[in-house]
Amino acid sequence: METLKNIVLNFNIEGNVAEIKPLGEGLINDTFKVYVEGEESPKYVLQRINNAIFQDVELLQDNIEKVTNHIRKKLVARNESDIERKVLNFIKTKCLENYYFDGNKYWRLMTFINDSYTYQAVTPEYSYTAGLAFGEFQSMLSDIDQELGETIPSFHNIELRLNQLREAVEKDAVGRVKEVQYYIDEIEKRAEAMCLGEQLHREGKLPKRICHCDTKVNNMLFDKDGNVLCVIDLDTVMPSFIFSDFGDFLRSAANTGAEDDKNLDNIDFNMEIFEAFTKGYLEGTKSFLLPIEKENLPYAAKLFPYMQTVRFLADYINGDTYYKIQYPEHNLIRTKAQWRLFECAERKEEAMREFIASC
Ligand code: GN1
Ligand code: MG
Repeated sequence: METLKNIVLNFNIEGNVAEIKPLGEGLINDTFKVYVEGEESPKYVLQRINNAIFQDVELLQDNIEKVTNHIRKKLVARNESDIERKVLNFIKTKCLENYYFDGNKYWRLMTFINDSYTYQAVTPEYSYTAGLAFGEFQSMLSDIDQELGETIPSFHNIELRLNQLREAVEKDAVGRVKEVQYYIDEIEKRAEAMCLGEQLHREGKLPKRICHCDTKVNNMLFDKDGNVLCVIDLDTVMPSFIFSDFGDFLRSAANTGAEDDKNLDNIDFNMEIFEAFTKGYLEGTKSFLLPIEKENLPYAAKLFPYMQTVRFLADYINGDTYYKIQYPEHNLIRTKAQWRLFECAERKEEAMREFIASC
């Protein structure tokens, strides 16, 4: 295999590569920061695209190119300053492609955004800013005139996720079903109600829009004053219900514990974060959000811990084939932690409804 440095040399870069170091904690792609000689901070971010998961790399990179170009145009049109730090900038290869295939793996390169910070947790103040930013992200993309493909087909379709879990249970490939029966039963009890979004869509009441679909707190770059610079990790930008971006942000941000917390008592659904984020999100989306979307935001807040439980559990039952794990029980611990979060959100549904009605 080519060294990382040789891979970078296939792109149209400025300067001589000095050093390449790992970056970030994503569960899917491998990410590195690239330093060039004479510069103290990294200049580029190199990413190996996980093509087991994103099987159509061409479609993936084209989606990302369309989205970043569209956002850049919008920022220019509204005379925004510092645009290079507010939208990802991908570097073409020397053959003018938007990714490089080394015969085995797929790679892409983007500019490193200086003086930016990522967080695993946010304060209510940051949460408000994040709500506004994700709302504006959806708003900016609401008039994109190019078609985007689904980089993972039916990615946030809970009916599909439930069926994948059922298939995993049926196969029981590594004999783990017995140990997790409690979670399977609890999930099934709520399955019909949790498929509300898909049902409303079939009835023609709920539209799909371009969404980010992985709005975890750590997929957002902040500047040192807590302003959102830009949204990163654009692999899953695709048509979905707006619930995706609202619900998935709260899944990480409103959780008082970690996604894989071993101590379930650390986990709660933080209403202060919910309220601040919702306020920002409703401001950012006021130009297009429909009443049916707004009134179902509490459903979205429940749906994402629910869906993530289903996904982690299916992966655990399948023998850990999807998410990177650090220890053998990792997906089980994640399942338990997401389920606890779901139960907390479920208990607070009424309070969420009241807050939204008051906005
Ligand atoms: C994955 O790569 P990362 O950590 O940003 C996953 C998300 C999950 C998340 C759980 C393509 O995102 O959908 O919510 O892990 N991305 C994909 O932490 O499956
Ligand atoms: Mg990420």
